Amino acid sequence: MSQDLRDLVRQEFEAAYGTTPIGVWSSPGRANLIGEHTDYNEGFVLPFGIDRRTFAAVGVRDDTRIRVGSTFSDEVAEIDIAELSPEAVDGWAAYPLGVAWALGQLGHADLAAVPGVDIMLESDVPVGAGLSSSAAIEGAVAIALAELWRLDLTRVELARVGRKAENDFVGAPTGIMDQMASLLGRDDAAVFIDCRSEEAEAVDLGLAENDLAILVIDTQVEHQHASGGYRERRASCEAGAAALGVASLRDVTVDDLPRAQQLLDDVTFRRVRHVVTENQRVLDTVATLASEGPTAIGELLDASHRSMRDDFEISVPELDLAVETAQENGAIGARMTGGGFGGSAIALVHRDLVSRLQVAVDGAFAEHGFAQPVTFTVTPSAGARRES
Ligand code: GAF
Repeated sequence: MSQDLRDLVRQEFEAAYGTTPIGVWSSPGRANLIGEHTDYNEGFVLPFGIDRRTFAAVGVRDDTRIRVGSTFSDEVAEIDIAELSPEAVDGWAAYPLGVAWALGQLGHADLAAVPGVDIMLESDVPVGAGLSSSAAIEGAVAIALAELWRLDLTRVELARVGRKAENDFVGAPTGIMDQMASLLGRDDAAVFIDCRSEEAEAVDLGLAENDLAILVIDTQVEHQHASGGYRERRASCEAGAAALGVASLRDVTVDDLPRAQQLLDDVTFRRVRHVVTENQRVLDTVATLASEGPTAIGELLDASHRSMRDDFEISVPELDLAVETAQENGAIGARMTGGGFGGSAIALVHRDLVSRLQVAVDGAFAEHGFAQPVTFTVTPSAGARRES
């Protein structure tokens, strides 16, 4: 599949712009094993890059314009680099163009001096499925522009560029998890990230040696981070931290929860409890993977889902059904992944049970009158890279 997309994106570049690209760069979507809504609270997350990627074919121009085309839209967006501003661009083009703008805003590139570029994007990361198609675009474009504009940036700096594009150009108040996962992904490993220090380390998942797979159940309920629920949850966390007198919920531990319950209203307390217990679950998952291996992390995944369903209230009936059906059909553990309000669940399952689980989920969705979900396994995969 990836080889096809590499060729396809070149062909599409040539058809759209009438020249050949200088190169093709790519970056993966991500699934999050555990650690949800903890990133913007300076907490811990454990995502991994998946084997579905966005490819960017890029060529340098001899003027100062940027053009971006993609297979997700017939439109080619075009703008002079000097005119890049959040007000000047909307729609999907805000993700790639926001990266160019953010490189300037963060002082990495002098946007008055860099050459224009033509970009063509192609992807097999599903959009709206909670698998971070946006971070995949940002990662591929960031790594391409860094090379073509001769910027010497670390992966973490590129992740910050992607987050800035997302926060201030697209207008989605997200944390840094998705960009870090897309840029720092490793084959067969998850990335354990401390979102306060922005330090990351690879954590072996041991899937292959234990004959395990991770099944994604895309509920087909589209989610949106720029809108209501995500923003509200973030605001509740900030209000909770302020009421508890701490800079962020990272500074609250499970032992502090009884005091928090006395000080906070019920809803804010439950939002806080999710974040605090989820941080602990990430740490416990990392420790359990090292000591006992992946077959022992099921209850942590299940508990994470319950916390998102009952305390953080970001699940939807389709996600709950996907998780319950997976659990009832032999999954070691299951939980929704990503920002919530739709998107996907993941199930950790023995390879031999994958088909049974897929059939069971299809059946359960049909029984409940839900649209047919899309299910597929994902393999932890390498982060952003130059392809050719
Ligand atoms: C989305 C956001 F983009 C991430 O930053 C993170 O907050 C996640 O939701 C929830 O864990 O993917």
